[in-house]
Amino acid sequence: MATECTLAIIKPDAVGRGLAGEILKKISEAKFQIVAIKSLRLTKSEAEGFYAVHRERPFFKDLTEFMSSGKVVVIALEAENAISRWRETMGATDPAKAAPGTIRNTFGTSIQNNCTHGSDAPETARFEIGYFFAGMELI
Ligand code: 3AN
Repeated sequence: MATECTLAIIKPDAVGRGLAGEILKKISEAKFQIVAIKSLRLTKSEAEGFYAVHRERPFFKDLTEFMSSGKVVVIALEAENAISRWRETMGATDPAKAAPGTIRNTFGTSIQNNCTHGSDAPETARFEIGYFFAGMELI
């Protein structure tokens, strides 16, 4: 099994509801190493750049407005199979369809307001980690 890095984001809905600590606890319980972490507020254009792959989707405008509506916590996570394991820990995109005990099922309130983000493939993880962290922050 390969050690991998993935990008997690605690989204504005979760930060705004005071859930960042609860979600960090789940990250720790699931045995991910936090390689780098920061709290910031994205501008609309920074959110558009991050989600550029979704720019043709009907939900793009609402999604980028939501992601720039308040502070987020961005985290580079390391673990064996971090990408798929973090997606399992989050649960499915729609909180109503996410497995019981997952972060999105426990805390998410809608498909958009689903509390967390996770990279979906190694190339995406490289792009997304590089979007937020400089090489020196990842040592
Ligand atoms: P995931 O985050 O589970 O990989 P993606 O990459 O398909 O899901 O979508 C990125 C984000 O866009 C989701 N986390 C969610 O916030 C939002 N989103 C996805 N599908 C919809 C939808 N049908 N309506 C509104 N927002 C959506």
